Amino acid sequence: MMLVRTSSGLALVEGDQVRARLPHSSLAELLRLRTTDLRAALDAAQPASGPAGRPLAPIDGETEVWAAGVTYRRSEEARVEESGTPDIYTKVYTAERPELFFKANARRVAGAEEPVVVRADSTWDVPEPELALVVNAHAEIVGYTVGNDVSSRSIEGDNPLYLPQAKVYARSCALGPGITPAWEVADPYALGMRMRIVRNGQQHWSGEANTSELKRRLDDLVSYLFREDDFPDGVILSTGTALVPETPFTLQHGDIVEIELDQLGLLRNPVVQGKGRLSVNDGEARSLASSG
Ligand code: DO4
Ligand code: MG
Repeated sequence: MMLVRTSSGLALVEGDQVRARLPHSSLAELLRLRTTDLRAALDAAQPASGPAGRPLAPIDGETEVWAAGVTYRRSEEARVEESGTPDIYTKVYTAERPELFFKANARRVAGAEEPVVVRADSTWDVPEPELALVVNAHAEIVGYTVGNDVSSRSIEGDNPLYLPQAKVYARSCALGPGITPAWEVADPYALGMRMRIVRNGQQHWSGEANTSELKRRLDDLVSYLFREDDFPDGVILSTGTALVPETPFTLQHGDIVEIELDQLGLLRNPVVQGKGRLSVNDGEARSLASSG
């Protein structure tokens, strides 16, 4: 069962069918609740049926997206390779304090099937498939979703102080297709993760990994994030990538990125180069994503 945002409200879906509808006006409202109250709200949802349709990004209101970096050996290796200052990545991989950075708010996030953007002023871009934690205002992990931390390797590689430009821009992040409640996932450290990049209708790249390779504990990442900050509408914390396509792979306009995590579903997004190539409809989807 998955909690999804749709154009007609919040719903619990199984496969492609709606099973129940919720009266709440936003996901943010649900993320203000403690786990026990959220469970009760989902249990009390009004049974319903019918096709689920295309889900919207599972984020609204003032909920933020943050991300952890260099939490898998593969990410550390790739950054050491691309960077003019490689030791900072090795240092952070083994340090007690994790790397955490702001990634997006609702209006910057693409839902399933919506385009993600690679920067027009970047020459080397990758998708980053990540397990994303859905955390309520009380620092409790209440669910999981699939994340894509689209990143510019040329800009970050040039100088790590450019990280916000490499990471944070319109549609640099995709989340979806919905939120799987935490109590339905027996072991978040044993989720298979697969990524496939399709170019001109053919598989161009594929790879797989498992969250068992994660160097950090999920609760520890959340606890660092909440140390000196509050998230009244909850926060989505993406936990870092275990898959980085080999050099010189770069995303191209027209590619399709498919990321699948066991139990969490498939997040599929077309890639466009430059925000100027998003269509008017994409803009409408963006403003829907930020309402609530
Ligand atoms: O250090 C830069 C970001 C790393 C990152 O996004 C990742 O490891 O997933
Ligand atoms: Mg990342």
